Amino acid sequence: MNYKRVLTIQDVSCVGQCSGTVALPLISACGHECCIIPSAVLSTHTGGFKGFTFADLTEEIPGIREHWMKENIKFDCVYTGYLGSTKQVDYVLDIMDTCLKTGGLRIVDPAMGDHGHLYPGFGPDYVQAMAELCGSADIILPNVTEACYMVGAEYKEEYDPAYIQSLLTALNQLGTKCIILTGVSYRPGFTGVVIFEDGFYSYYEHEALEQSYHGTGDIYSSVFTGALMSEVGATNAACVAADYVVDCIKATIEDKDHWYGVKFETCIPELVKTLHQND
Ligand code: PXL
Repeated sequence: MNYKRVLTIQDVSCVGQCSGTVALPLISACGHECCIIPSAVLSTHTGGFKGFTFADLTEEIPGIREHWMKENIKFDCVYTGYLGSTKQVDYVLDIMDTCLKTGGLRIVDPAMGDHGHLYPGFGPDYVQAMAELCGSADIILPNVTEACYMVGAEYKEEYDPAYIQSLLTALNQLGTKCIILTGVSYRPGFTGVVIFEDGFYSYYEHEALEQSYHGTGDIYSSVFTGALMSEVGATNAACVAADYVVDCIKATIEDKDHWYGVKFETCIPELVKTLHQND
């Protein structure tokens, strides 16, 4: 049986359906063990709630790593998302260097901004550290905002394929060979992902729903990681994850009280069916 052990490093937002609280169930639903280092614990995510609490867990990480080294605990994949501090990036690099099995995969979702802006609390130092982490990764999953910040490009709402290719070239120069650029829209009513692998581009376009939600980037990266561990290949994993996010938004959009995240749980059975359709 293909059963992988994934370590995800990202925050736990106690309420908000993002980061750790979506990565754990989704990677598990894909049929793999999901271990977690919570980079921080917040009462909610930072996207719309006022007065959230934030406990940074940066200094927990070295002790966790040392314990795992003593126990010889190793992972097939380390997948990182929202991190609590710039210093954490160094600790994450140490974990990747010492806790991955030979040939283990480094997947980085830079998770630091959207719609042309950084999330609250992040500045140029964090962007620089994240660009370095992305440079050392096997696969990165930025959105257009994060890509622009990391390569110092102007953020545009409207663009053509040449603009997107210039972002991918610049990201590739950071050192990453496989880039999944999310939220790429060339025409109204549609959006999609560009997959850049081994020097080749492909584009998977799907309908764009009028409402956007916090946490969908984390859901995307978690399903991508889970599907990739099931050995479907990066392109298929990118498409499965995109379809899943569309399904989750459709499952939520009618419920105007549910503004803070998507009802991803209701779509898990279909995701599992999709992943097993060729068994
Ligand atoms: O979904 C990204 C994310 C993760 N974690 C926290 C956030 C956000 C986005 O706002 O605030 C704490």
